[in-house]
Formats: sequence, structure tokens, C-alpha cells
Amino acid sequence: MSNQSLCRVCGGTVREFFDFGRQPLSDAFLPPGADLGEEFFYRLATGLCESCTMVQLMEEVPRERMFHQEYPYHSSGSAYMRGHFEELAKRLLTTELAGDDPFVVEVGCNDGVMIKALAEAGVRHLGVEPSGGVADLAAAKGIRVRKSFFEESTAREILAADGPADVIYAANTLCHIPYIGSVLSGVSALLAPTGVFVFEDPYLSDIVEQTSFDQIYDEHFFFFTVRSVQAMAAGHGLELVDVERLPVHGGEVRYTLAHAGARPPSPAVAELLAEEDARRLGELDTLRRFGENVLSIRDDLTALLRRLRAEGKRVVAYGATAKSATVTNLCGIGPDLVEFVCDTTPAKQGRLTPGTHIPVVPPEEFSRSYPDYALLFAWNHAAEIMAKEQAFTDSGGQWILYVPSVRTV
Ligand code: DWN
Ligand code: SAH
Ligand code: ZN
Repeated sequence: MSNQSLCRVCGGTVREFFDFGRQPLSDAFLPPGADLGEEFFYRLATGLCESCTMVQLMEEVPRERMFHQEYPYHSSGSAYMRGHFEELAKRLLTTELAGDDPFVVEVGCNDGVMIKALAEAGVRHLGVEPSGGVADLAAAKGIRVRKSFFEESTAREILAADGPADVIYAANTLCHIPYIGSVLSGVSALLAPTGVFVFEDPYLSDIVEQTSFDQIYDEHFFFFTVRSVQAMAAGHGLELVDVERLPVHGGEVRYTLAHAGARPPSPAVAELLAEEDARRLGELDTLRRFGENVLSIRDDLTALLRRLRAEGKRVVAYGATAKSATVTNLCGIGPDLVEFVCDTTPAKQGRLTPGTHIPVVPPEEFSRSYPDYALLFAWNHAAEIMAKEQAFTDSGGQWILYVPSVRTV
């Protein structure tokens, strides 16, 4: 165990600022009869590169352990997210993809939630998705999918077969890829001279501001900022030309890269950079304070759940998110504190949550007999879920939230 590692972006020294300890794979829900002793664990810890300021995990989990045939996350599970991606698709159709015979590549298209609208509009497209099960769901929607990990070799093969891409897009995927140098070399090769690489991922500034520590788990390797993305782009002849803050998944930024010098950067880039500097996001002290806040939330949440338990209240959880693996395993939340987690994803139902083994059940279990409290693991979908579950609150039930602080509503 070392509290230093080499930056996956620039080769500089990464200094650790928080250790979450031993953690299971966040999306490895255990099937009935699984040997609980066989569960895979790794050390989850975060560090800051003292050269390029990229925040990253100290240890990498082999990609095949996370992204495979059984990968259970279905992007289309949220109506709000479907709307978010449809809106982007519409925008791309009238801007970057409005030319003659455009070609778009989506990296990590999952079940096709975004690229579906482009395919339906007749745009030449390719989704690249290594997780076989969700790739099949996309293909069933008429999307052209390649089942592989996007990296330099993949990009060169796509270029040879389909020609340059006008748009390369990735949502909640680029931050999942430790071998980022290979990906950016691939993007640089595949992108047309006037093309754009657009990607959106959780924003470090929002994570620090709200102490949304559950954004940190095996799949999320990088935590981007304008400054660190600029450094990452520059190493590959690319340039950050636009940024846009997004309200989804608890706060994200949509970054637009182009070939260096191809487009003038928008003023939004310098504005957000100045904001990051004012918040001292690239400094270890700021991130160590974040770590202290994480421990306060852990203590507050476990104290609340133990008190409710002692008072004989019924507590369940809502949304078997990947994020919640960090919460349950850091706080030691198992079936003794939370009866079950309900979730709409068939591939998660009937299984146990990774590490602390809470049963995952369909939402019907929740409404069958409302509990006193529901711990909202899918807090990023709070508006959608609370509206859908109005009857729970009407029955006197209360939600437990822990971002940005522990409270009941
Ligand atoms: O980055 C990632 C994001 C995009 O998706 C991946 N690494 C993995 C995954 O993370 P997550 O599992 O934390 O994502 P969500 O979108 O917060 O997951 C929501 C979960 O809640 C899903 O399992 C579906 C479920 N859900 C539900 O049961 N009822 C969601 C909604 C909206 C609902 O109404
Ligand atoms: N774009 C979707 C999916 C996010 S989940 C959304 O925003 O909801 C992350 C996805 O990235 C998974 O489907 C995973 O299989 C995929 N992925 C991981 N590594 C990848 C790589 N190297 N190339 C392409 N996709 C990858
Ligand atoms: Zn670095």
C-alpha cells in the first residue's frame, strides 16, 4: 500500500488524500447462492496529481471485471435522463451533425439512450460498448453497435472502416477509463479536422461542494475539472473549446474538445477556470477537508440509522445505485440497518448488494407496505422518484438524504 502513484494523464506524482478502504465492485450484485467468500475487493483511495491537478483513483480495477456481458446498469431507466439525452441529440442534429453525410461515434452508448435518436434520424453512426448485455439492448433498437472497449486501436479500425467522425460523444464513460492516453490518441486520429469530441462526467467542483463522496467508486477513475481536462487535451493535440454545467447526476460538466487551433474557445472556459481557482480545487488542503466532511457524513448517517433501528422503525433503501456501494461499505450499512433496497432494474433484483449484502427487490415490495423511512441512494434522481412515490410521503413516510448532509424530508 502506497500513498503515492503515477498520474495516468501526465506521469506526475499523485498524492493520496482519502482512503475509503476495502471496497467491492460497485455493480457486482450477488446472485442467489453466490459464494460470499469469493467476492472481489480492492482498495478505493483518491489522489491529486501535483503536476496536472487531475484527481484520480490510486488503484485501477481491471476493466473486464467491471464491464462485461452482465453489466447491470441500464441508462434508459430514468425518464429524466432519457429527456436529457434526447435534448442533446436534437441539438447535435441542428449543429455539428447538420452537414452533408455526417458520422457520429458514441463511446459507452450503453442501451442506446442517446444515440437512438440519431440512428432514428438516419445519421451514420456507431456505438462502441464493451458490456455485451447492454450493447445487445442497443442493437435491438436498430443501433449499429461495436462490442469493444474504445481505445487507440479501436479508433484506428473505425477510421479505416467508416472514415473520420464529425462528433465523438461520451457520457459518463470517459471518467471510467484509466488508459485515457490511448483513448485521446484514438480520438485525435478519428476526429475530422473540424470535428468535436464532446463528453460529460461528474464535476469535481460539485462533488467537493456537496460532499457527494458516493461518486467515488471503482468505475469512476477520474474526477475532471476544466484545468485537468485542459492539461489532458493538450497532451494529444486537442484543445478545450467549450464547457457547460449540467444538473444531471448531482452536477456534471459537458466538455467540448477540438483539434488545437481549429475553433476559438468560448468565454465559458476561462470563466469556469477562474471559479475553480477561487475554490482552490487543485490543492490538497481543499481535498483533505472534503475527506473530513466525508467522515462527518458517515458518522451522522450511521448514528441516524442506528437510532431509527433502536426505535423500532422500518427503514428500507431506494435505488441500488453503483454509488451506494461506497456508502454502504464505508458506513457498514447492511441488512441489520436497512431491510432491502428496491430498484427497477431486473438484472439487480433478487440479488444482494455488493459487500454488505442487502437484498434487492422490485419497487412493488416498497409500495406493498410502506416503511417509515426510505434511504434515497438514487438521490440524483430525487425529483423523479419523489414525484413517482408521492403516496409514500402521503402515508407518513420520510426520505433520508445524505448529500450534502444527513437529513430527513
Ligand atoms: O457513471 C455511471 C452512471 C451513469 O450510472 C455508471 N458508472 C454506473 C451508474 O451509476 P449509478 O448506478 O449510481 O446510476 P444511477 O443513475 O444513479 O442509478 C439509479 C438506479 O436507481 C438504477 O439502478 C435504477 C434505479 N431507479 C429506480 O429504481 N427507480 C432509478 C429511477 C429513476 C427510478 O425511478
Ligand atoms: N452513456 C451512458 C452509460 C454510462 S455507464 C450514460 O450516460 O448513461 C458507463 C458505460 O461505459 C458502460 O456501459 C460501460 O460498459 C462503458 N465503457 C467502459 N469502458 C469503456 C470503453 N473503454 N469504451 C467504451 N465504453 C466503455
Ligand atoms: Zn498529472
